[in-house]
Amino acid sequence: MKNIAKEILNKNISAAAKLMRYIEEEDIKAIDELKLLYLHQGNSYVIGITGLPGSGKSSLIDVLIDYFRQDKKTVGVIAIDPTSPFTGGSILGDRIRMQKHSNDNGVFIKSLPTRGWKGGISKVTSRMIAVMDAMGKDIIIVETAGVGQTEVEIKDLVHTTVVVLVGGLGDSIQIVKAGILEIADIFVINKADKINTQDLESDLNSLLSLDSGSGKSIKDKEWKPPVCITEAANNKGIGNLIDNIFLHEDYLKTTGKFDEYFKNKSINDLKEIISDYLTNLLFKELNNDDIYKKLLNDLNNNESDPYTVAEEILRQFLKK
Ligand SMILES: Nc1nc2c(ncn2[C@@H]2O[C@H](COP(=O)(O)OP(=O)(O)OP(=O)(O)O)[C@@H](O)[C@H]2O)c(=O)[nH]1
Ligand SMILES: [Mg+2]
Repeated sequence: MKNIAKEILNKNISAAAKLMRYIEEEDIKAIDELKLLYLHQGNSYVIGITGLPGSGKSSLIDVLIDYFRQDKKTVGVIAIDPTSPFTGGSILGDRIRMQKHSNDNGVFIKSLPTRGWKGGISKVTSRMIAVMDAMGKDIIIVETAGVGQTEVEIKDLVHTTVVVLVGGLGDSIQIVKAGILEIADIFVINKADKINTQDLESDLNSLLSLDSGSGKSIKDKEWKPPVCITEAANNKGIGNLIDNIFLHEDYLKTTGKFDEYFKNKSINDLKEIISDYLTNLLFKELNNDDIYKKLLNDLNNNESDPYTVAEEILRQFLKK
């Protein structure tokens, strides 16, 4: 076995950090190590914490870590920076907020920028989860901000998706529009000390019961997402949230969905790998290809369109 993978299995933090750097830099060396780690995964419980920027996700994670550590569970956190320019400096924010855990060997926090990934944030996050899983982390928490796309992507990478909302920020239609109902396994209404939670709570509950009636849009009809009221800043409501996370874990295990998770993740990984591989291969070939140069020339001279050129290129490529 190669060194880095072996060291990671021995819970060596600097080896894990090194592999994570390879993953971030899309260095080919990461692949050999990830291969070696593959069969050592599937033991962590993965929780996604998502929701509006500033809703208190990092604060919530901070107190969740305390609870898990009291239980002697080891924790990995992947904090994906919010895209919203309004929150500002989230890497710094996450570090400061979670700083008190930085001397605890049982906690590993990794911040990832949202932008600039060739294959998208999902692939990188999936690989980071793999490393933390192989390191033996009992719990892995993934934090993402935003409404819409990032949450939808994250739901395929985690066992339990927690959506963090704050009361008074708008009407329930926004929740439906953002597709939040379909992805949430658990809702949290945070900042209950400051903002009235009742309106949002009753809106959510009626939307959820409407939904399970129609059976159209809710993710799992058998599981009705509970609504947890919290004050992350004051460490209130966290025990109840954790109880609900474990209830969801039980639900996944008793319905067989727990095992499906890792299979689905592997299939998604496989598709990404094939698509990366083919893309790289294709462009490597194309760079020295006369037909490609001619087609590009046609495109530049407005003698063709990108659709036709792409079809022609793929036809040529598949023939080889
Ligand atoms: N009053 C009150 N403030 C809170 C509570 N939880 C978090 N905050 C504050 O809300 C602000 C944002 O909290 P974060 O934990 O950084 O929120 P976030 O969702 O991680 O933010 P981004 O990562 O930037 O999207 C901070 O100033 C927190 O101190 C709470 O329960 N009550
Ligand atoms: Mg945060």
